[in-house]
Amino acid sequence: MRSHLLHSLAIALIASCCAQRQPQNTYRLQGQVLSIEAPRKTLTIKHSEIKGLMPAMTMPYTVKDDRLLNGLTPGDLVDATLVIVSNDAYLTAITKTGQAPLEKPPADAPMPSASSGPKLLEPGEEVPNASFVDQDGRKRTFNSFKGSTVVMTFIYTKCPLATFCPLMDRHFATLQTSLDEDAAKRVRLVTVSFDPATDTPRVLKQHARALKADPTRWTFLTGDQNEIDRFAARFGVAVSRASNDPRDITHNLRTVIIDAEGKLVKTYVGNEWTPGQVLTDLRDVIRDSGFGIRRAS
Ligand SMILES: [Cu+2]
Repeated sequence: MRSHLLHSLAIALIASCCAQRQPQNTYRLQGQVLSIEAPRKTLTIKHSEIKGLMPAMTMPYTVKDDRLLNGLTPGDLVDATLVIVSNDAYLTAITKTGQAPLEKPPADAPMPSASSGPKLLEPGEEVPNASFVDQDGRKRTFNSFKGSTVVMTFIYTKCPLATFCPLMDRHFATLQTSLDEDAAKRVRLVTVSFDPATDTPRVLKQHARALKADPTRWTFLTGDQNEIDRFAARFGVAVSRASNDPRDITHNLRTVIIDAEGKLVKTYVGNEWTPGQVLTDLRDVIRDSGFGIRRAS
């Protein structure tokens, strides 16, 4: 019952912040299907520039109707309509226009895979330390957050799709406003950019301001790309950057809770978690602290 209330609260918060519907925009998307995940109604497409929206890039896209995926295979060239509404993006009208051999991923940007990638952290395992720079340009080690329960996610500020990194930002903004004073003293929100070339401290500071992030509660980190990739990979974050265009970033999403001793508690995969779930899990992590959620007034 309680978690149901939290969940409703989170939904109400999201609904209230995003109530103004923007008109939907449609764009023509042309590219090659790299992979298809039918159960998640998702396909990854390497596509050319979408004028007025984003440069050429490789990204996962969702469909509302999984019948659109019928008959598609990796390597297919497609022409599709990308629909963008304020908080959602999806493909409609996918037409197969041809077939081409799949390019091998560049050797300098391997996607960590289950067999060759770094060892994934298990719940209860200590998170290894790493060095970062925060939005004020200060050096920050991960270990410096010890003593606080950390909710951490990985994004890049130029992410063009509302349902990916910008959704993580909106969820974190909801978390920030849902923690009461006492809980806020014990919980740290941490957003790590995996695009440090673009996301300098100055860019992150502007981004934080736009999100109304309270610097005493929510920290943004950037730093050395290799160090960030190594750190992020331990949570299952996979990032690959095209060698010819650094803005062409393919990535997945991971959000984690880490306890005050620096041990991994839980990993949320993808973009389907809700702030309400995280608040419920946080309550378990710091149950003895009188942890509370701000009441709806
Ligand atoms: Cu993104």
